[in-house]
Amino acid sequence: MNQSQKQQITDKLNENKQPGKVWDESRLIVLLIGISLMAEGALIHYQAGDSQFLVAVVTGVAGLLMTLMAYFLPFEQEPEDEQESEDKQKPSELKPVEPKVEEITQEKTAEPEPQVTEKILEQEVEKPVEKPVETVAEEPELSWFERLTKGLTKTRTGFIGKLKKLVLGSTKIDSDLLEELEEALYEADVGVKTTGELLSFLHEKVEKENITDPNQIYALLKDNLKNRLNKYAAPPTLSPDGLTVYLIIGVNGVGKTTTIAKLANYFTNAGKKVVLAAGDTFRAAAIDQICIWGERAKVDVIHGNEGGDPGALVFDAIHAAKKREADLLIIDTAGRMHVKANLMSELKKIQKIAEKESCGGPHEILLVLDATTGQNAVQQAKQFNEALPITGLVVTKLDGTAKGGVLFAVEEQISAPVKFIGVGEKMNDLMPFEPTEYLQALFADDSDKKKESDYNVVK
Ligand SMILES: Nc1nc2c(ncn2[C@@H]2O[C@H](COP(=O)(O)OP(=O)(O)OP(=O)(O)O)[C@@H](O)[C@H]2O)c(=O)[nH]1
Ligand SMILES: [Mg+2]
Repeated sequence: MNQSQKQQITDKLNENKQPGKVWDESRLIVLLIGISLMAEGALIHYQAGDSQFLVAVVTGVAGLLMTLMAYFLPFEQEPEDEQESEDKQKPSELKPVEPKVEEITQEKTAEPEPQVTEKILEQEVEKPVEKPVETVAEEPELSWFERLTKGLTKTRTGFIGKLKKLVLGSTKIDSDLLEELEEALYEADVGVKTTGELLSFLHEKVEKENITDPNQIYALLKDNLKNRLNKYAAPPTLSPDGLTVYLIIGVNGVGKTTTIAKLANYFTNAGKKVVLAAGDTFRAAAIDQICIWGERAKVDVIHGNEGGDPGALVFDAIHAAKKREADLLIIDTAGRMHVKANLMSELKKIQKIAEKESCGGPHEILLVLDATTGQNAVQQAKQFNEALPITGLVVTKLDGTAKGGVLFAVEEQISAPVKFIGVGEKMNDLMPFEPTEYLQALFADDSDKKKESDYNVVK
């Protein structure tokens, strides 16, 4: 009897079973053995007759007992929880569950995934709107003089503050005071020549005019500095007709590209049409940098590829600027060490091309100097001036130094005037150099002044 046959019989018996009685496989086997034994007993009696009567009876009785056992033996009580779980699986009681499952399935199928994602995204997008809006205190727009004064704070409290303290704090003017003054001027990068000249001037005044009041000495010192600065200043040159070309040069990182952006902003505000040339084809990302600045200043940038010939770029840029009827083309160059002869000769080549392709250009060869580098800036000025006819200086990062005497020191070395000064990283942190304004800012009284008229003016 195979498994399926056994199952059929079991099912048949179970159809009419009393509640709690189950015809399982083992009970079925006992029943079959019992029936077989009864048949065996009958067979023995039939074949062997009376001689095997006892064996036949014992076998038949054993079979009968087993058959009765299979039928009457108490059925195993199924465990309560099993009964319960069986009850739970009854079709009638599953009904409320099935629709639930379907509902979930239907909900899921009715709402395709993208919609869910969209909903989540919507919620995420909506979140920031619910956030309270942060109120950022707007920085008030400062005038150029206010920015200059703010930018020169370090020098004013450093170099100038020291001079003030020395001179105005003295009770008498003697050689000790002059010596201390000399030290303070050196420390502030004013330079050997300028310091020497300043001290001889003061000495002479004290001797000849018999000055004993420190306030007078202080006023003389300021006068002398002012006269010097006046000599160092000159307005930027612009071609009376046609395109003006500016070539911007200097060592690495002094602020050439930033200065170019500031110049573009300054001249655009003055009503000029400005175009920039990305002549730094050497440094990686230099082209991107000037393009970004160009966008901010809203001017066109003529650029080639990294590693390209800067001379060819300058040639193209001059023609492109002319075609655009621009007033001013400002050429950026790669930063180079002033001691590298081959790099300096590359600059000369660019200058020659600009000279040839523009009428009277380059109208300015501006050497950018970083005020924070002190005596190094002086050396750079000297060597760049030997290689190229520098027409002017741009002194940047005056906001980053407490010395500020570099302006005087550079003038000892080259005769080129300071054309622009930079006092910060923003677009409007550069202006043409105005000595009077510069001195006003340098000697300003720092007691929380806000407007130009609030500051002590050096006359
Ligand atoms: N504080 C301050 N930072 C400045 C000023 N001018 C430029 N800088 C900063 O100086 C850094 C160098 O400026 P760049 O314009 O890239 O200098 P660069 O000479 O073109 O540099 P290279 O192209 O590498 O030779 C930048 O971080 C500028 O923001 C300034 O007047 N004040
Ligand atoms: Mg640069």
